[in-house]
Amino acid sequence: MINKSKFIVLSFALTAFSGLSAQNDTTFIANGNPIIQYKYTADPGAMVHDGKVYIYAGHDECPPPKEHYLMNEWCVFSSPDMKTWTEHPVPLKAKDFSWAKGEAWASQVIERDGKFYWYVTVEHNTIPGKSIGVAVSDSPTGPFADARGSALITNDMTTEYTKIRWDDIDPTVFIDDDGQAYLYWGNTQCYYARLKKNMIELDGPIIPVSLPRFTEAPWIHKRGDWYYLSYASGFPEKICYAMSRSITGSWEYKGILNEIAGNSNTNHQAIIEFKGDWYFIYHNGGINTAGGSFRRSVCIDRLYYNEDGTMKRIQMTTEGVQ
Ligand code: FUB
Repeated sequence: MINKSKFIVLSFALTAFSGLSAQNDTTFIANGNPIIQYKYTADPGAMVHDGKVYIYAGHDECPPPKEHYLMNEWCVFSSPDMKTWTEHPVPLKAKDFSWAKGEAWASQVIERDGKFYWYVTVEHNTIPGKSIGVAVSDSPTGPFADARGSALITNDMTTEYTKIRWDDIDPTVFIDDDGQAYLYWGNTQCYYARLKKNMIELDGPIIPVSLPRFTEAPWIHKRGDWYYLSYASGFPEKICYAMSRSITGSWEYKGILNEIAGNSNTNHQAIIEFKGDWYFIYHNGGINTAGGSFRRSVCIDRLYYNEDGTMKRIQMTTEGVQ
């Protein structure tokens, strides 16, 4: 039996305050939201594989009272039941990409043919602005290594659409039923491009996607014949969504899916189906102590659909999923 309070206090002291990374597998029982209470975690990407849920999250490390993004590494958590979680040793750091300066922003992992591809946002060393890289591993818990030795997307590839230097962030990847993979990403402007079967090269042009009040954090999922494109909207962010019969659109706007998340300007969601139920995984800034926009925490609540395929608005809870 795990002595949870002692475990949380010790881990929090070691991991959050001293900035140490997870070195060993550590198992804990989630006690509602936020699910991880001993360190700050943000920008969840989630994947279901072989009967387990995997959450890949950035590690918010900014010490109070400073207020800025300080994120050097990503973390991975797995669970067979959404209650018992294991944090695995840190599988990837922003500087594992030799061409990156740092800044482990939002990401997503997907499996193809027994390999796991991790699409990440980092700051480029020589091309000013944010870039998207891809790392690969034979295991969902890593370790992961740069799959290309260069960025997949750089800021100079999208300057015809916007001049801002942080528009190439927040990759989400989806493999359609015919095997074609797509990368969506963006800030202010949403984009998509096809990926080659090797998952590490583009297979066509970058195409802008028009969505109302798009801020960032696109996430694609499919249920039945419907494709869903959820995204952060406005600032502070709500999560809105659009639906389509095709992965490439056109997308019909359907409104708000999740309201502003407590004490955080950002909200960044992932949506998965696990053992027949749907889950909305996001972050808020609600953790005691010192939670906020730069010390965020991953939360999970249930997601339900209406009969016509639209999604019911999320009810964020402190109880989380039981
Ligand atoms: O964590 C840094 C950035 O904040 C992410 O890339 C965005 O989605 C927002 O959550």
